[in-house]
Amino acid sequence: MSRVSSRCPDYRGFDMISVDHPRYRSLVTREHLAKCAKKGIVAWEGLIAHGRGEAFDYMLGERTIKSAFQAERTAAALLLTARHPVISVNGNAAALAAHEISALQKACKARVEVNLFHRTEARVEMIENLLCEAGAHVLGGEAERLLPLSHDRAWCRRDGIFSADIVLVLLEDGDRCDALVSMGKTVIAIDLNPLSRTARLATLTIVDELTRALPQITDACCKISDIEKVQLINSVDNNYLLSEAIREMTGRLTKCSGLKNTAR
Ligand code: PTJ
Repeated sequence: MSRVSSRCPDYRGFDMISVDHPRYRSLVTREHLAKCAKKGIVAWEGLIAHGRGEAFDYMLGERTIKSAFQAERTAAALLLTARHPVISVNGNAAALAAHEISALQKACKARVEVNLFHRTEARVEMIENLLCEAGAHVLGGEAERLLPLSHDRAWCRRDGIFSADIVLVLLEDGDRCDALVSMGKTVIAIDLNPLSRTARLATLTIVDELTRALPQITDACCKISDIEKVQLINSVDNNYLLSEAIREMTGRLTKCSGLKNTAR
């Protein structure tokens, strides 16, 4: 399957990091997230979430595994056949992939809504602006406390997440995933951790890095045939996707444990 994209994120102002550093992409992404945290776009806790994601991505070999590629095509099939699909965006997702979210929105005609765990009106506004600058049409209007949750992720729009039949959640926390599934919604999660509550509770989990997964879903939206759509939707098996991801990780760890120098 595809290796990590050679295209580096277009985050400006990182002259301190030499482009020939073997971990250039990772370092630049971290710097970018730290800057976004200072501005308030990313929650401080989002930096911890990113570090956890990076650790799992290491174990995957920083590439899209075969089962994740299949999950990405299935996600495209689900989004294209949805009555009312919504892409739910938090601080990390907007900071990492505003343009990719905008491109996916165009390809699958989903609504884009900001929904935050560490919610303040100022953060919502900053993230909405960032998405708009990247070309996304972001759902506006009054948010209401509509989801069965005790924390601030309960705030959403009546014509957005609340009435969606399919919600694509990016770097989610398990509570809201649970709440959305209990409301009868199909939840597609992108989460590098196949052991997380989100990964286990979602209808379909894509165990892949966000900036690799989103363009692949968008690409599939443009290319997938009607026959393939039906086949993929009829064969959704989240347990299989999670066990394949765990199998890939354990296989890679076992392989690496036998090597003297694995820093390649
Ligand atoms: O912006 P807010 O206020 O809504 O807060 C967002 C965070 C991310 C802080 C919040 O949703 C949170 O605490 O998330 P968790 O519970 O830490 O879960 C994040 C999950 O995303 C973890 O399982 C990580 O492994 C995974 N993850 C982190 N970075 C990536 C990722 N998955 C895919 N791609 C990534 N780049």
